[in-house]
Amino acid sequence: MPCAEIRLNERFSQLAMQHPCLGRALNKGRVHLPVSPACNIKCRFCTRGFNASEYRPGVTRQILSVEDVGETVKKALALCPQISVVGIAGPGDALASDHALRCFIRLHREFPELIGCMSTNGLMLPEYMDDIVRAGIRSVTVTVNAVEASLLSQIVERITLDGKSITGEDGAKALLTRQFQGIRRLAEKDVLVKINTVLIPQINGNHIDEIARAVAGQGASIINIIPLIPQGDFAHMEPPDCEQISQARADAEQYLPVFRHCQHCRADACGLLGENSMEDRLYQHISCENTFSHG
Ligand code: CLF
Ligand code: SF4
Repeated sequence: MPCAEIRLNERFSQLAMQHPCLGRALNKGRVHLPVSPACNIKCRFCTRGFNASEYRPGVTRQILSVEDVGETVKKALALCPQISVVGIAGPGDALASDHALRCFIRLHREFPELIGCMSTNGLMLPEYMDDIVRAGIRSVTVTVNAVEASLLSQIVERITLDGKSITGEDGAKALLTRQFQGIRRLAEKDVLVKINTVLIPQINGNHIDEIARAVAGQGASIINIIPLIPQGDFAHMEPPDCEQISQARADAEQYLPVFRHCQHCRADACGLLGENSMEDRLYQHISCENTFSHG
């Protein structure tokens, strides 16, 4: 069902007609390939895991090897021919290892008609800009949970950069600088940038308009507000209620179109958003590694 209220920048209108997470093409599907095991930052709400039962980001049945992605996409298309997007969204960060980019390069050759979509915390975007374009990735989601280091440091405990762990506001500042640089350069290269923001009422509840204003200024095209799932160090926190989510969306919408159909997908999701979860059938017979390190 098309969602007419979302109006993206004209240069991405063709992409929006084919991509289910841009609001206008909910009759299209996506397959996520869980190839990225590690992460290079530590968000306090993050709990990654292996299981088939939870429906949330950071969870997968298994890690898929780069060699298996072509076969997996073929099976996914057989199960759900409406799939138009192949996404990599974890279970760790897509740029903390080279797995995701190697997959996208392969898939761009084998399935040039599919849209490559990558989700990242943005820490390593500046390093991989040319590779992202070369791999045919056309949309990148960057998770931006605050644009002030004092707030971001309450959410991100540490980052790992050049082999060094950086904590507190220093880590948050470095992450923000790199996220902004990445967003700006992707937009300059005609890659659509979508922002995911986890709404954590106690920390960024009154900061959503600032986030949207700042990322719009760097060239982001659309924002998605994701309610906190209380887990990890934030297990004690209250998730936002409907009123808080509506207010956050209204705050963000002053600056950017807001995507409202997010399904908080697993790292191995497959099918149409919210309708036919095909991942059980997709990953049934695929042999995979089952190790990953929590970075
Ligand atoms: Fe996947 Fe994300 Fe690409 Fe979509 S999901 S990497 S942009 S193809 Fe979509 Fe799922 Fe919400 Fe993400 S519904 S969690 S916004
Ligand atoms: Fe978890 Fe993603 Fe944060 Fe990494 S960037 S710690 S995978 S939520």
